[in-house]
Amino acid sequence: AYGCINKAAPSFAQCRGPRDIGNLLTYGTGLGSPEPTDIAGTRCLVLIGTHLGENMHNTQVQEFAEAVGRGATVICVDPRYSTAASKAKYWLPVKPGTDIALVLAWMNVLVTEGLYDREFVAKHGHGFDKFAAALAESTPEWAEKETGIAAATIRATAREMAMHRPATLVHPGRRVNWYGDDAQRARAVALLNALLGNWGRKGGLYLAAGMKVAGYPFPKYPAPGKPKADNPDGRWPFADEEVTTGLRDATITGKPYPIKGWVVYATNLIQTLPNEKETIEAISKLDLLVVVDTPPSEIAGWADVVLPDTTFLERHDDFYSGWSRQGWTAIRQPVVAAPDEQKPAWWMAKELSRRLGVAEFMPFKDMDEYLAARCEKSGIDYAKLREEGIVMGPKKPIFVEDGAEIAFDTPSGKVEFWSDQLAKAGFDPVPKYTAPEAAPQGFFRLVTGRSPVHTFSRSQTNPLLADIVPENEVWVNTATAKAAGLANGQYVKLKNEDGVVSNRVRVKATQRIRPDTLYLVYGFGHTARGLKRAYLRGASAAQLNTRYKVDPLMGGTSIHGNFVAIVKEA
Ligand SMILES: Nc1nc2c(c(=O)[nH]1)N[C@H]1C(S)=C(S)[C@@H](COP(=O)(O)OP(=O)(O)OC[C@H]3O[C@@H](n4cnc5c(=O)[nH]c(N)nc54)[C@H](O)[C@@H]3O)O[C@H]1N2
Ligand SMILES: Nc1nc2c(c(=O)[nH]1)N[C@H]1C(S)=C(S)[C@@H](COP(=O)(O)OP(=O)(O)OC[C@H]3O[C@@H](n4cnc5c(=O)[nH]c(N)nc54)[C@H](O)[C@@H]3O)O[C@H]1N2
Ligand SMILES: [Mo]
Repeated sequence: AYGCINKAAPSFAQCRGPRDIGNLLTYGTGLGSPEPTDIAGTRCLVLIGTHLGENMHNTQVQEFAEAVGRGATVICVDPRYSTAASKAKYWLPVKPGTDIALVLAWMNVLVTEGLYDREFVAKHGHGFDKFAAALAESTPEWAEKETGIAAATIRATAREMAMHRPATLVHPGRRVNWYGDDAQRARAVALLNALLGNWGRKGGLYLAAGMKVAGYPFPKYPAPGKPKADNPDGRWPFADEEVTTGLRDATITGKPYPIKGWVVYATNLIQTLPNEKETIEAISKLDLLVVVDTPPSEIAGWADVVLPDTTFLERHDDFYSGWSRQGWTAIRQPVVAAPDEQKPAWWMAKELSRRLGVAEFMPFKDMDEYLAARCEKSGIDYAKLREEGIVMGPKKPIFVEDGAEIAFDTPSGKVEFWSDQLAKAGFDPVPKYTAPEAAPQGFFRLVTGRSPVHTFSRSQTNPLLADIVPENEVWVNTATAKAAGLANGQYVKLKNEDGVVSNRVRVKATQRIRPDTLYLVYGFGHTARGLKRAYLRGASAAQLNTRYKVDPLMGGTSIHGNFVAIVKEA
């Protein structure tokens, strides 16, 4: 209403964006959230990175436990022996950044040994012959040299996947922004799934069902007089959502036009985006930074104005309609009063519109009225929804076995083993592997992940959770620790190639990680003094992430781009 057309969330360029684009280019659709993975029905689950059990996507974790209980085969590819790896028949401790080589070699085995789903490929595949030819050199013997995984293991795991197809699921991943070639890696994974013929099949990827809720009858917004600023001239031709870091670039450069104000809602950009220095440089160009947050986070510390939000138990939010095995719509409603002068976001938006002279665009009185109006138009009983919190949408078949039809919204109308779109835009039509840089002498690859009890950088200040996991640890291979004279539990600092030194962090000396790799749970090492329980506890993976590559297809930024050395405390 006010005329601002630029908005972005880190869930695209810093999380699942490359995965969705890799799938979009292959199947004609992204996968969204939650991923339509039939883990409950799978006979063979392949996890590449995806650390279910530490990553607490609850439904998937519960289904994973069921699959393990049923004796499904688990193949886990991770430089770290994750919790999921401990349930696996095969743990493949891949050299970080070489996964594309592994996936290409798996596909090479499926194709050369004729183990792939010929019927699916014949019926639904586009450009398979050119794809197969492009794979010719990607043998397991070649991949062994790149990945550190024995050729025999690559063959055995490929055959195991083929044995269980179509009830084999290569998890498409969630936070896939690792090394900057992520959309192509995600596409390689999508192609591997296509060879297994698991689209719309039990134990594979189901055809998610959604639920439509009618919109609120807002007046027509004024037409924007300019293009969005995050992706000027389609620099990233396949980005289909806004790129946060593109907005940051635009703020720093003033191009394609100056950006002078940010309103930041529920995202701690200092920890969330790579290269903190660039974020601070962008902030320094602003006339106004408004932050809407609950605790006094790092980003709130940079704000000109902080608008304290209510927490999720104290407020209404908009409808949440999810895609799943069955569509559903849920509401959030206050169950306790806010303790002080915090206000919910909808109230802030409404008040701002009034004070900016565009009140006519927010014509509802309160959220009850807003939600009730949308329910009425959608034929949903609002009183019942308030009572039960959720309504389920219609059921539809989600598996081919149950009569679901499959169709692909790609230019060819088929699964694109060879991508003419990519070729036309000057990219590899079949994913290619490029070796990651070697570590400088004395440095290790730094990778990150989740603690099962914490959420991003937002929960470290919660007293109960801080009791359980008060700080993160840096995982160091036992041999590496021994050679460096480091004891388990000792405090060290990490220093990256650009001289950035972390806060002190304890060593976890363990055989559960490759000797060339270090691991930190993300979200610790807070520098905001107001976060009393979390202030300077543990090390911030984000702060050490100064070097990042940008995915040329869609603008995703890599998070595993840095090497670090271990510095002993004086
Ligand atoms: N408890 C908890 N759960 C969460 C979240 C949270 O904050 N807290 N956040 C949620 C969100 S938004 C997301 S996106 C997901 C993220 O969760 P996932 O999508 O599972 O994240 P990944 O990046 O796959 O996971 C990191 C794992 O990848 C491994 N890894 C690092 N480098 C490489 C590599 O080069 N190759 C391979 N094969 N593996 C590598 C790491 O060792 C680690 O085990 O978690 C979700 N669940
Ligand atoms: N180095 C590194 N960077 C990463 C990742 C990583 O693994 N490593 N993961 C990436 C991924 S997958 C994702 S999805 C993003 C996530 O990035 P973000 O979504 O930005 O996650 P947080 O850093 O937890 O920031 C959330 C902010 O919202 C505030 N908040 C919490 N609850 C509320 C509320 O109810 N209302 C309001 N207004 N604010 C609230 C918190 O205090 C916090 O400041 O980070 C990405 N960045
Ligand atoms: Mo994420």
